[in-house]
Amino acid sequence: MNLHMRSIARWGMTAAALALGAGAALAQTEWVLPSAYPPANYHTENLMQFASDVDAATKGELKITVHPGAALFKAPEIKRAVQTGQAQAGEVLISLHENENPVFGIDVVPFLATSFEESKKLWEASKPTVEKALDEQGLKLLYTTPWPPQGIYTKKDVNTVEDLKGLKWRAYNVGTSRIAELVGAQPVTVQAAELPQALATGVVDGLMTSSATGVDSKIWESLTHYYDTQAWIPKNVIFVNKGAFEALDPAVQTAVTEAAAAAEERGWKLGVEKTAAYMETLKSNGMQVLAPSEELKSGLAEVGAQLTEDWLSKAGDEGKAIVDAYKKM
Ligand code: PCA
Repeated sequence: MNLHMRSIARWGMTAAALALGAGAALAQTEWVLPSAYPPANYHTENLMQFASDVDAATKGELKITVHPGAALFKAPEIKRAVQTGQAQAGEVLISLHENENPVFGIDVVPFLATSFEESKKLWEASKPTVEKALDEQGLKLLYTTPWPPQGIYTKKDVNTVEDLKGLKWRAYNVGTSRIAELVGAQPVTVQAAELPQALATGVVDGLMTSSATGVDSKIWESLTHYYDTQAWIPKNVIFVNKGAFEALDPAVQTAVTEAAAAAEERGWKLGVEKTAAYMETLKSNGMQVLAPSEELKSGLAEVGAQLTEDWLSKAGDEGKAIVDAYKKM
Protein backbone atom coordinates (compact mmCIF):
# COMPACT_ATOMS: atom_id res chain seq x y z
CA MET A 1 0.00 0.00 0.00
CA ASN A 2 1.45 3.38 -0.79
CA LEU A 3 1.52 6.14 1.75
CA HIS A 4 -1.44 7.97 0.35
CA MET A 5 -3.63 4.88 0.39
CA ARG A 6 -2.45 4.08 3.87
CA SER A 7 -3.53 7.46 5.14
CA ILE A 8 -6.90 7.09 3.46
CA ALA A 9 -7.28 3.67 5.08
CA ARG A 10 -6.41 5.17 8.42
CA TRP A 11 -9.04 7.87 8.06
CA GLY A 12 -11.47 5.18 6.97
CA MET A 13 -10.82 3.17 10.08
CA THR A 14 -11.33 6.22 12.22
CA ALA A 15 -14.65 6.89 10.57
CA ALA A 16 -15.68 3.28 11.10
CA ALA A 17 -14.76 3.47 14.76
CA LEU A 18 -16.79 6.65 15.10
CA ALA A 19 -19.78 5.05 13.38
CA LEU A 20 -19.85 2.35 16.04
CA GLY A 21 -20.99 5.03 18.42
CA ALA A 22 -20.55 5.67 22.09
CA GLY A 23 -20.80 2.07 23.21
CA ALA A 24 -17.81 0.99 21.14
CA ALA A 25 -14.21 1.20 22.17
CA LEU A 26 -12.86 4.76 22.10
CA ALA A 27 -12.67 6.28 18.66
CA GLN A 28 -9.01 6.58 17.94
CA THR A 29 -7.38 8.91 15.46
CA GLU A 30 -3.86 8.33 14.27
CA TRP A 31 -1.59 11.00 12.92
CA VAL A 32 1.66 10.44 11.13
CA LEU A 33 4.24 13.16 11.78
CA PRO A 34 7.35 13.07 9.58
CA SER A 35 10.42 15.06 10.63
CA ALA A 36 13.90 15.37 9.18
CA TYR A 37 16.34 15.30 12.07
CA PRO A 38 17.81 12.34 13.98
CA PRO A 39 16.14 10.69 17.00
CA ALA A 40 18.71 11.99 19.52
CA ASN A 41 18.35 15.61 18.37
CA TYR A 42 16.47 17.79 20.87
CA HIS A 43 13.89 18.84 18.28
CA THR A 44 12.99 15.18 17.86
CA GLU A 45 12.98 14.53 21.61
CA ASN A 46 10.65 17.48 21.97
CA LEU A 47 8.34 16.10 19.27
CA MET A 48 8.25 12.71 21.01
CA GLN A 49 7.32 14.44 24.27
CA PHE A 50 4.61 16.42 22.46
CA ALA A 51 3.16 13.19 21.03
CA SER A 52 3.20 11.52 24.42
CA ASP A 53 1.59 14.56 26.10
CA VAL A 54 -1.22 14.48 23.53
CA ASP A 55 -1.65 10.75 24.08
CA ALA A 56 -1.92 11.23 27.84
CA ALA A 57 -4.22 14.27 27.67
CA THR A 58 -6.61 12.56 25.25
CA LYS A 59 -6.40 9.16 26.97
CA GLY A 60 -5.17 7.64 23.75
CA GLU A 61 -7.86 9.19 21.56
CA LEU A 62 -5.24 10.84 19.35
CA LYS A 63 -2.07 8.88 18.64
CA ILE A 64 0.73 10.79 16.92
CA THR A 65 3.54 8.70 15.47
CA VAL A 66 6.72 10.67 14.86
CA HIS A 67 8.93 9.44 12.01
CA PRO A 68 12.27 11.25 12.45
CA GLY A 69 15.41 11.25 10.35
CA ALA A 70 13.65 11.99 7.02
CA ALA A 71 12.65 8.32 7.02
CA LEU A 72 9.19 8.96 5.57
CA PHE A 73 9.75 12.12 3.52
CA LYS A 74 12.90 14.06 2.72
CA ALA A 75 13.15 17.41 4.51
CA PRO A 76 12.00 19.58 1.57
CA GLU A 77 9.00 17.25 0.91
CA ILE A 78 7.44 17.20 4.36
CA LYS A 79 5.46 20.41 4.03
CA ARG A 80 3.85 19.35 0.75
CA ALA A 81 3.06 15.92 2.21
CA VAL A 82 1.08 17.56 5.04
CA GLN A 83 -0.65 20.01 2.68
CA THR A 84 -1.82 17.12 0.50
CA GLY A 85 -2.85 14.92 3.43
CA GLN A 86 -0.22 12.22 2.87
CA ALA A 87 0.79 12.95 6.46
CA GLN A 88 -1.40 14.70 9.01
CA ALA A 89 1.33 16.76 10.71
CA GLY A 90 5.00 17.56 10.21
CA GLU A 91 8.10 19.39 11.32
CA VAL A 92 10.17 21.47 8.90
CA LEU A 93 12.98 23.97 8.87
CA ILE A 94 10.75 26.84 7.78
CA SER A 95 13.45 28.58 5.71
CA LEU A 96 13.44 25.61 3.31
CA HIS A 97 10.27 27.21 1.97
CA GLU A 98 11.49 30.77 1.54
CA ASN A 99 10.82 30.46 -2.20
CA GLU A 100 7.09 30.15 -1.48
CA ASN A 101 6.97 33.20 0.75
CA PRO A 102 9.86 35.45 1.85
CA VAL A 103 8.51 35.57 5.43
CA PHE A 104 9.48 31.89 5.78
CA GLY A 105 13.10 33.07 5.47
CA ILE A 106 13.10 35.97 7.92
CA ASP A 107 14.92 33.94 10.58
CA VAL A 108 17.88 33.25 8.28
CA VAL A 109 18.66 36.85 7.42
CA PRO A 110 22.23 36.99 8.79
CA PHE A 111 22.87 39.02 11.94
CA LEU A 112 19.26 40.20 12.25
CA ALA A 113 18.61 38.06 15.35
CA THR A 114 21.64 36.25 16.71
CA SER A 115 20.76 35.39 20.32
CA PHE A 116 17.86 33.25 21.51
CA GLU A 117 16.34 36.32 23.11
CA GLU A 118 16.44 38.30 19.87
CA SER A 119 15.27 35.32 17.91
CA LYS A 120 12.23 34.99 20.15
CA LYS A 121 11.37 38.65 19.56
CA LEU A 122 11.79 38.21 15.83
CA TRP A 123 9.43 35.24 16.06
CA GLU A 124 6.86 37.32 17.96
CA ALA A 125 7.10 40.03 15.31
CA SER A 126 6.78 37.60 12.40
CA LYS A 127 4.46 34.95 13.84
CA PRO A 128 1.12 36.45 12.69
CA THR A 129 2.39 36.68 9.11
CA VAL A 130 3.89 33.18 9.14
CA GLU A 131 0.72 31.77 10.70
CA LYS A 132 -1.46 33.43 8.08
CA ALA A 133 0.76 32.26 5.22
CA LEU A 134 0.58 28.67 6.50
CA ASP A 135 -3.17 28.95 7.01
CA GLU A 136 -3.61 30.00 3.38
CA GLN A 137 -1.75 26.83 2.44
CA GLY A 138 -4.13 24.65 4.47
CA LEU A 139 -1.82 24.30 7.47
CA LYS A 140 -2.38 25.13 11.11
CA LEU A 141 0.72 26.25 12.99
CA LEU A 142 1.28 24.25 16.18
CA TYR A 143 4.61 25.46 17.55
CA THR A 144 8.10 26.69 16.78
CA THR A 145 11.54 25.86 18.17
CA PRO A 146 14.99 27.35 17.51
CA TRP A 147 18.24 25.76 16.36
CA PRO A 148 21.46 26.96 18.03
CA PRO A 149 23.24 29.93 16.39
CA GLN A 150 25.01 29.16 13.13
CA GLY A 151 28.80 28.94 12.81
CA ILE A 152 31.33 27.85 10.19
CA TYR A 153 32.90 24.38 9.98
CA THR A 154 36.04 23.74 7.93
CA LYS A 155 39.19 21.66 7.99
CA LYS A 156 41.57 24.61 7.83
CA ASP A 157 42.16 27.98 9.45
CA VAL A 158 39.73 30.67 8.33
CA ASN A 159 40.84 34.20 9.13
CA THR A 160 38.96 36.12 6.45
CA VAL A 161 36.03 35.43 4.11
CA GLU A 162 38.62 35.02 1.31
CA ASP A 163 39.70 31.80 3.06
CA LEU A 164 36.28 30.33 2.22
CA LYS A 165 36.91 30.66 -1.50
CA GLY A 166 36.89 27.35 -3.38
CA LEU A 167 35.42 25.31 -0.53
CA LYS A 168 32.84 22.67 -1.39
CA TRP A 169 30.15 24.41 0.59
CA ARG A 170 27.23 22.48 1.96
CA ALA A 171 24.02 24.53 1.71
CA TYR A 172 20.65 23.69 3.26
CA ASN A 173 18.48 26.54 1.98
CA VAL A 174 18.46 29.56 -0.32
CA GLY A 175 20.48 31.73 2.06
CA THR A 176 23.32 29.27 2.62
CA SER A 177 23.65 28.75 -1.17
CA ARG A 178 23.75 32.48 -1.69
CA ILE A 179 26.55 32.78 0.88
CA ALA A 180 28.62 30.27 -1.11
CA GLU A 181 28.07 32.36 -4.21
CA LEU A 182 29.14 35.57 -2.46
CA VAL A 183 32.32 34.12 -0.95
CA GLY A 184 33.33 32.19 -4.08
CA ALA A 185 32.67 28.70 -2.69
CA GLN A 186 30.86 25.92 -4.58
CA PRO A 187 27.38 25.34 -3.16
CA VAL A 188 26.12 21.77 -2.81
CA THR A 189 22.65 21.38 -1.30
CA VAL A 190 22.61 18.53 1.20
CA GLN A 191 19.97 18.03 3.87
CA ALA A 192 20.98 17.06 7.41
CA ALA A 193 20.01 13.41 6.95
CA GLU A 194 22.59 13.03 4.17
CA LEU A 195 25.24 15.26 5.72
CA PRO A 196 27.31 12.53 7.46
CA GLN A 197 27.74 10.76 4.12
CA ALA A 198 28.52 13.96 2.22
CA LEU A 199 31.22 14.76 4.78
CA ALA A 200 32.66 11.25 4.80
CA THR A 201 32.93 11.10 1.02
CA GLY A 202 34.40 14.60 0.76
CA VAL A 203 31.49 15.95 -1.28
CA VAL A 204 31.60 18.92 1.09
CA ASP A 205 34.41 20.43 3.15
CA GLY A 206 32.85 23.61 4.50
CA LEU A 207 29.46 24.64 5.83
CA MET A 208 27.46 26.83 8.17
CA THR A 209 25.17 25.16 10.62
CA SER A 210 24.69 24.74 14.37
CA SER A 211 26.70 22.99 17.04
CA ALA A 212 23.71 20.59 17.18
CA THR A 213 24.01 19.45 13.58
CA GLY A 214 27.80 19.22 13.98
CA VAL A 215 27.28 16.79 16.85
CA ASP A 216 24.45 14.92 15.09
CA SER A 217 26.81 14.38 12.12
CA LYS A 218 29.92 13.52 14.18
CA ILE A 219 31.53 16.28 12.19
CA TRP A 220 34.91 15.77 13.92
CA GLU A 221 35.35 12.65 11.81
CA SER A 222 35.89 14.89 8.75
CA LEU A 223 36.43 18.51 9.81
CA THR A 224 38.61 20.21 12.41
CA HIS A 225 37.53 23.84 13.01
CA TYR A 226 34.33 25.45 14.24
CA TYR A 227 34.07 29.25 14.14
CA ASP A 228 31.33 30.42 16.48
CA THR A 229 30.04 33.26 14.28
CA GLN A 230 26.46 33.27 15.69
CA ALA A 231 25.16 34.46 12.37
CA TRP A 232 21.46 33.59 12.69
CA ILE A 233 19.07 31.26 14.52
CA PRO A 234 16.95 29.19 12.14
CA LYS A 235 13.71 27.67 13.34
CA ASN A 236 11.69 24.55 12.93
CA VAL A 237 7.96 24.90 12.58
CA ILE A 238 5.50 22.15 13.47
CA PHE A 239 2.11 22.19 11.77
CA VAL A 240 -0.92 20.08 11.06
CA ASN A 241 -3.18 19.73 8.04
CA LYS A 242 -6.17 21.98 8.81
CA GLY A 243 -8.68 19.35 7.76
CA ALA A 244 -7.11 16.79 10.08
CA PHE A 245 -7.22 19.26 12.97
CA GLU A 246 -10.80 20.33 12.32
CA ALA A 247 -11.91 16.69 12.25
CA LEU A 248 -10.97 16.31 15.93
CA ASP A 249 -13.39 16.67 18.83
CA PRO A 250 -13.09 20.12 20.43
CA ALA A 251 -11.62 18.61 23.61
CA VAL A 252 -8.96 16.82 21.60
CA GLN A 253 -8.20 20.02 19.68
CA THR A 254 -7.64 21.77 22.99
CA ALA A 255 -5.33 18.99 24.15
CA VAL A 256 -3.27 19.41 20.96
CA THR A 257 -2.95 23.19 21.24
CA GLU A 258 -2.08 22.97 24.95
CA ALA A 259 0.58 20.32 24.32
CA ALA A 260 1.91 22.46 21.45
CA ALA A 261 2.21 25.52 23.71
CA ALA A 262 4.13 23.42 26.24
CA ALA A 263 6.38 22.04 23.48
CA GLU A 264 7.16 25.54 22.27
CA GLU A 265 8.21 26.66 25.73
CA ARG A 266 10.24 23.49 26.30
CA GLY A 267 11.87 23.78 22.87
CA TRP A 268 13.21 27.27 23.47
CA LYS A 269 14.58 26.23 26.86
CA LEU A 270 16.16 23.14 25.32
CA GLY A 271 17.77 25.26 22.60
CA VAL A 272 19.56 27.39 25.19
CA GLU A 273 20.60 24.48 27.41
CA LYS A 274 21.73 22.20 24.62
CA THR A 275 23.81 24.80 22.82
CA ALA A 276 26.36 24.84 25.65
CA ALA A 277 26.38 21.05 25.87
CA TYR A 278 26.81 20.61 22.10
CA MET A 279 29.78 23.00 22.11
CA GLU A 280 31.39 20.91 24.85
CA THR A 281 30.82 17.74 22.83
CA LEU A 282 32.52 19.32 19.80
CA LYS A 283 35.52 20.24 21.95
CA SER A 284 35.75 16.92 23.72
CA ASN A 285 35.90 15.23 20.32
CA GLY A 286 38.88 17.31 19.31
CA MET A 287 37.27 20.12 17.30
CA GLN A 288 38.93 23.51 17.61
CA VAL A 289 36.07 25.76 18.71
CA LEU A 290 37.13 29.32 17.92
CA ALA A 291 35.87 32.88 18.01
CA PRO A 292 35.94 34.50 14.55
CA SER A 293 38.70 37.08 13.94
CA GLU A 294 37.72 40.74 13.55
CA GLU A 295 38.51 40.48 9.84
CA LEU A 296 36.34 37.42 9.40
CA LYS A 297 33.54 39.16 11.30
CA SER A 298 33.65 42.25 9.13
CA GLY A 299 33.77 40.16 5.93
CA LEU A 300 30.76 38.19 7.10
CA ALA A 301 28.96 41.40 8.02
CA GLU A 302 29.32 42.50 4.39
CA VAL A 303 27.97 39.19 3.15
CA GLY A 304 25.15 39.56 5.66
CA ALA A 305 24.35 43.06 4.44
CA GLN A 306 23.97 41.72 0.91
CA LEU A 307 21.64 38.94 2.07
CA THR A 308 19.61 41.45 4.07
CA GLU A 309 19.23 43.59 0.97
CA ASP A 310 18.22 40.53 -1.10
CA TRP A 311 15.63 39.58 1.47
CA LEU A 312 14.17 43.05 1.93
CA SER A 313 13.72 43.48 -1.79
CA LYS A 314 11.88 40.14 -2.01
CA ALA A 315 9.80 40.70 1.13
CA GLY A 316 8.68 44.23 0.20
CA ASP A 317 6.62 46.43 2.52
CA GLU A 318 5.31 43.52 4.56
CA GLY A 319 8.87 42.35 5.28
CA LYS A 320 10.08 45.81 6.13
CA ALA A 321 7.15 46.34 8.52
CA ILE A 322 8.06 43.14 10.42
CA VAL A 323 11.73 44.12 10.66
CA ASP A 324 10.77 47.62 11.87
CA ALA A 325 8.40 46.20 14.48
CA TYR A 326 11.09 43.77 15.64
CA LYS A 327 13.68 46.52 15.99
CA LYS A 328 11.33 48.46 18.26
CA MET A 329 10.78 45.47 20.61
N1 PCA B 1 20.76 22.36 11.45
C1 PCA B 1 19.99 22.04 10.28
C2 PCA B 1 19.26 23.28 9.96
C3 PCA B 1 19.86 24.34 10.78
C4 PCA B 1 20.74 23.65 11.73
O1 PCA B 1 21.33 24.17 12.67
C5 PCA B 1 20.86 21.65 9.13
O2 PCA B 1 22.05 21.89 9.16
O3 PCA B 1 20.32 21.14 8.15
